[in-house]
Amino acid sequence: MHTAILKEALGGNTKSLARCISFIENEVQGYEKLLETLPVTTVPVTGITGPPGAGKSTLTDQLIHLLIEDNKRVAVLCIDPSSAFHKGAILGDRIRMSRWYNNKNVFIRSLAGKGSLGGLSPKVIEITDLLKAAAFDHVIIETIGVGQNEIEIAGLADTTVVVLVPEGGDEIQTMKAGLMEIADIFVVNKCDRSGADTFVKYLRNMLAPAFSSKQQEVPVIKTAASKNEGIVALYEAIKLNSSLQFSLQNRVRLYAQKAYLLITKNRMKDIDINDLQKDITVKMQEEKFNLYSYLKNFKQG
Ligand SMILES: Nc1nc2c(ncn2[C@@H]2O[C@H](COP(=O)(O)OP(=O)(O)OP(=O)(O)O)[C@@H](O)[C@H]2O)c(=O)[nH]1
Ligand SMILES: [Mg+2]
Repeated sequence: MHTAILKEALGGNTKSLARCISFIENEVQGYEKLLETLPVTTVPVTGITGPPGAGKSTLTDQLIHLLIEDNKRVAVLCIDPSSAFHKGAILGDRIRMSRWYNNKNVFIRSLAGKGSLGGLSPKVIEITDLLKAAAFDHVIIETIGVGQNEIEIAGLADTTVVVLVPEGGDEIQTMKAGLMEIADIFVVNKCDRSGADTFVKYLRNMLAPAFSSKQQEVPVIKTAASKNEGIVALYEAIKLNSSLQFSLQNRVRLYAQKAYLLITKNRMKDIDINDLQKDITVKMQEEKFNLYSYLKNFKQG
């Protein structure tokens, strides 16, 4: 039964796709088999994170617009890190992205975060892989940057966009070093407000020491999402960054991070991510690599 529904989902049937997502979320019997049969694709995944209310959904809405103009099919996952945020955030997504709900080239789904540390929804990796297989050209994941979220999203996305606002000085002060590390692109949104230029300068200064550890400079892009300003520059930056991510080396790195998260989520201990990376490098040369078949056959040591 699952096979037929999966086939429909991969063929572009959004009702079947929604059902497959529910199978995975609820761990319905047979869902692991379903994952093991997913075809391998290289669809760009963009993570959009940042503090509550920074304008992530408004930016996502504008990005969808550009993707649709480019004749792309786009899937969006909105993840609420805790049930406390749940209703408000989902309502926000609904309103901000409502114009797409009847567009057959746009698929939007909200997932509740159930992670104990405020982490991403437990099945977000698997659901993202399903979306990548389901004939979408781009997957966007929006999540509020609290707790472990931003670190997890970076392990999942080819491009991580961190959204801040001109009043975000305090945020940068207290920003974990991790957030600096994971951002492929910084967006300063709400640049229609005063203080934007000062803040951008300040952010660029903060980032300066990090340049040496990154291969290229991290772009800082000014936007006013609600006025549709700066979105083209953001879209171009995302496209450029995604195109750099598809080297074998980067794909191995992402696979190893995902394998690590999935294995540790299944409570296996003493896993070393460097060993995973070495192992996956070999496996990717040998055969068509499927992460879920790999995990099934995975034996430590
Ligand atoms: N002035 C101004 N307001 C904006 C801009 N972008 C978004 N907003 C407003 O900021 C508010 C929050 O926007 P959202 O897009 O829902 O922000 P979010 O980051 O998705 O919020 P959460 O998902 O709840 O964390 C809304 O009232 C938007 O209209 C902007 O560029 N300028
Ligand atoms: Mg939002």
